[in-house]
Amino acid sequence: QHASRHLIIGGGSMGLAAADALVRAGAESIQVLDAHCPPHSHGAHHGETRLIRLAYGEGSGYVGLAEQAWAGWQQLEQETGASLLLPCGVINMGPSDVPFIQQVQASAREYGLPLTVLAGDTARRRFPGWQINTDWTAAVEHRAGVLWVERIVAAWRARIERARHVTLTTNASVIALEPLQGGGATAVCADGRRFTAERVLLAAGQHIEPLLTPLGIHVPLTRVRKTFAWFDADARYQPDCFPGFSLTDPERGIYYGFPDLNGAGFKMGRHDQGQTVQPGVPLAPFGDHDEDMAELQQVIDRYLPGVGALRHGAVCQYIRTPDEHFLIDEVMPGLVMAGGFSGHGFKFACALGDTLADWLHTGTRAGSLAGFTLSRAACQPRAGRE
Ligand code: PYC
Repeated sequence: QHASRHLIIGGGSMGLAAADALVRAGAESIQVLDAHCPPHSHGAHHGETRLIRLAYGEGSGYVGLAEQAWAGWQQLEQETGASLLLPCGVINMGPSDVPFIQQVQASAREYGLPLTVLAGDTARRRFPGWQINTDWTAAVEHRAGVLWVERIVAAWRARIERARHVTLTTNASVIALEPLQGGGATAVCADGRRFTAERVLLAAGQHIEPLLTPLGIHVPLTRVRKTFAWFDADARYQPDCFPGFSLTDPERGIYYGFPDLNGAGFKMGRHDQGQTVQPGVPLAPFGDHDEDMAELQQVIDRYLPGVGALRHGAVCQYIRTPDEHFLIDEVMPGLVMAGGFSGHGFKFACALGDTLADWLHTGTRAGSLAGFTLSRAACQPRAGRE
């Protein structure tokens, strides 16, 4: 039996960010468990890139956290000397009346964020890689860009492995949680190892729901198979003239994407839809479903004149909540869960890591997490989902 003061289950983006923050806060005795060997492609931190946007289409309630994260990524870059954030901007496109586009603009207004709002025809001239509808709106945020995910996770891991008081145990697959009387829990691994702590952070993505259900804690999390792919692209898709993007098309769906970075090709994925897959079940590879390619191709054909042949595709997973807002709560004394990031969490990982570490260290939840509780209406069974 291994005992520590803090136990983090899941060494992905949130778990390692929290471990790194605990180390910086001077916490002693931290154990981190991961079922694999991070960075890896079994969770939600692979595929090279994620967007960071501050004028937030999902709601202005995220802007404070995004500001904190923007500063946090810059600090991590300075401290590690690694290139982790490319500030190439993000352009949000869609009809002016879709809630996402309206929320982007409302966030900018409310928080004084710099945002350039263009009519579709102006955006086509300014960004020749796009042929969006002339009556759409394009909201361009220059203080935004791209995060390099595996590099970030590797940077945290390297720092953790150099630090005292923290141990990262890889290939430790947690199969059960046993609550402790005074608070905290014991994590039981598939190979019989047991890890006990009075403060536990459960940040294990798809494994959260199967670990909490036997304890009588119902978390409305749905695991969804998602795909993304890289394509040949001409000079119009270089980062100096083609920002990262979100595109909300009422007919075709919601998409996100990235410029051609370092010759890797133009990358795009679909944010909505996807196939529900039970936790633990392997995800079918890219191309197994007809829509994997078809949904991307319809957007390329319609809007992206200089994007060419598929290079390769990949699969990942979203862990969705019913309202697609995060689920971060103390579900039992001394047991905090952080999950349900619904495909838009990575950009916040450094800020959430600090906040979660503070919660573990002091026992006090930050006000910035108040909107993510399990008790909110959308997460209640009566919300009509089950
Ligand atoms: O939240 O911007 C985002 C995002 C990009 C890719 C997946 N999520």
